[in-house]
Amino acid sequence: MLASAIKRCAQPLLTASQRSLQTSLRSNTRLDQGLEVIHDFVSTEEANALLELADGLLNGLPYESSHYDNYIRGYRECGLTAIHDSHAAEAVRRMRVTAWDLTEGAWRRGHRLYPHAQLIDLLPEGGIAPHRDNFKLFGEFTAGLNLTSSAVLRFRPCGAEDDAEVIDALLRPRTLYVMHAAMRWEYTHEVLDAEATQDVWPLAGEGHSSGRGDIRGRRISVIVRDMGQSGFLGSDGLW
Ligand SMILES: O=C(O)CCC(=O)C(=O)O
Repeated sequence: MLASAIKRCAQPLLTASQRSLQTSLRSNTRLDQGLEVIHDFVSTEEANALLELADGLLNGLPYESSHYDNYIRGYRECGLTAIHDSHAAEAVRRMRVTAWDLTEGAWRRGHRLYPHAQLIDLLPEGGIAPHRDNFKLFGEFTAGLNLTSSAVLRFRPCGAEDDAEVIDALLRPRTLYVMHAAMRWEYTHEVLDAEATQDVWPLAGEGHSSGRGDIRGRRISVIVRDMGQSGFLGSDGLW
């Protein structure tokens, strides 16, 4: 999916002076621009069930050092098709319902949800560079469940000048985010690697309950989406 599903957007590196313009979201949040962040969205039992599934599916797959266009590095990914575990199935069902409800009535509404979720496994040094998702392929939302590690999901207005505001969503294990509307199409999104995460997380003050908010270890995300208006299923039928 990732190969065909992105639209790059040139972004400058964040400079020290820009950091003062950063907004760090660390509580449950709803932004009018189109971002919902819900901490503790799944139970520990549900998270463990998803991780067990993920480990079974990803086991043996090599980590890719870099995507062909360097958009994502230190990663491996696969589709999550049939989900037989009831806890995992319930978690994914709630993700879809939450994202769908949040975007009800959106003008870009596609006709269907993608039947498969996507699993992305990032090494600590792995990250996802700024990009926007493919406008035709995908519908109104991308909803991601953050697992195993804290992580920073960064948004920047597309084509922003140097002093443009940066929005960092500080994700904990079991946090759900849903991006839609302007946050999806007028901002780029990216996932910071461990080094960049450490730079950002202290802005969040007390961190989170485990006291380890600044550590970006191996991170797994579960992503669900709806289809673009054409209901296009992608060349491999998965995405
Ligand atoms: O892993 C994530 O949470 C982000 C994935 C992503 O950037 C995407 O699917 O477009």
